[in-house]
Amino acid sequence: MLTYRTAGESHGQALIALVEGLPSNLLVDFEFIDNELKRRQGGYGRGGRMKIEKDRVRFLSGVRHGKTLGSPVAMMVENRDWPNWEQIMSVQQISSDAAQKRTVTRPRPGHTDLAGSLKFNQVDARNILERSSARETTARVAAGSLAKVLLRTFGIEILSHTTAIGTVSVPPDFSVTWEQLEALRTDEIVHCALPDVSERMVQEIENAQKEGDTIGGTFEVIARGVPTGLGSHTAWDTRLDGQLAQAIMSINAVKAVEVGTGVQAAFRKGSNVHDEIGYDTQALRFRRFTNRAGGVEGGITNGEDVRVTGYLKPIPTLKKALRSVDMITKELFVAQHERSDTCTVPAAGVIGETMVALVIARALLEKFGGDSIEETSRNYAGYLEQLRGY
Ligand code: EPS
Repeated sequence: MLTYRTAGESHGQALIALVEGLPSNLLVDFEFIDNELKRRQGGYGRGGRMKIEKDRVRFLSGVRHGKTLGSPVAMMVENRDWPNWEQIMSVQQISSDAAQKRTVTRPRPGHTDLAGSLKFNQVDARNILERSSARETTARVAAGSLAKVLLRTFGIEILSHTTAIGTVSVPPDFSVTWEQLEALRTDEIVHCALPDVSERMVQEIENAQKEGDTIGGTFEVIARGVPTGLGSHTAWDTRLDGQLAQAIMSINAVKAVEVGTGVQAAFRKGSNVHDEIGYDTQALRFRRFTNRAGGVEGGITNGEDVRVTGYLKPIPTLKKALRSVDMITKELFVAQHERSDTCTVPAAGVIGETMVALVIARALLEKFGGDSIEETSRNYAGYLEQLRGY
């Protein structure tokens, strides 16, 4: 089974990802993985930290001569900001004077600060926020990029686009093409396929910046080339849409997830929701005339593109004053500001891609198994043959 775990604090030495369950002999595309990390760092509206970091993966284990060994893959991304935090984030005990520096006792509304401090019995919310920071998603993207490399071997590709920032969104009936998504791969601005909407999104971010506020938005992830039959209707936790929802919801600031038409389906008649079925006699496969289901029916992929949307709230570190209470003195104060991002939606799209990649890769390896990529590929080819002969 494909599993992964990350470790690391936002201003610690490094972020770590440990990926287990990949078959051997997978050719690792190092350049692609570093480029995915770069994509995550981009997007209009990021704060000063992104000028410091230049994320690159260092492989520590599980890969030899460019190919996976089937053993756990350990990856490390160093924090370039670390020299500025060596004392503050020291793993060794330090003098109490030094330890007092950069303590956080004023919890930000909407952040993990207070709930985390209460739960873990901390008087310094830094002990919570360092891990709850979205910096952790760097390690997820490292793991997810490896999943993307695996999926490419099976003809599965995953990309995303921004569908809304603040009150500016693409038209409700807008259906992005794969060519548009490809063109956005290297977009460093807002990652939206429509130029006029992009311009208004930039404006929206600038307005929020001026007001000392933050804004959220939505991104859609699209996976194409996914075979029919990943996930299962047989148990609640094997349903792929449920797994996708959990994976996307786990991204910092995401408050809602949709698969396909999602929320809108609740307000439409059935005839305007369900995708009618046809058969392609050339390709020897069933097709849907529309894809409102987002490629999943009954928790099983149906061969159409998998489409998932994530909804992000505005991030909770804002210049504009919000009321809160000091954790120690219990006195009311108006929150102080540290450097931060204004909008992270374009970055969240890239993170969404990697979360979808990890879910699909796990489901694929669960279905086709194999200890080497050759074995997995053989099993996969046999299954496709079975579908064509159905
Ligand atoms: C974050 C705050 C900012 C972001 C950071 C997430 O960092 P800092 O506190 O160092 O200015 O830039 O995001 C990243 C570092 C990243 O790589 O995405 C937070 O509090 O969550």
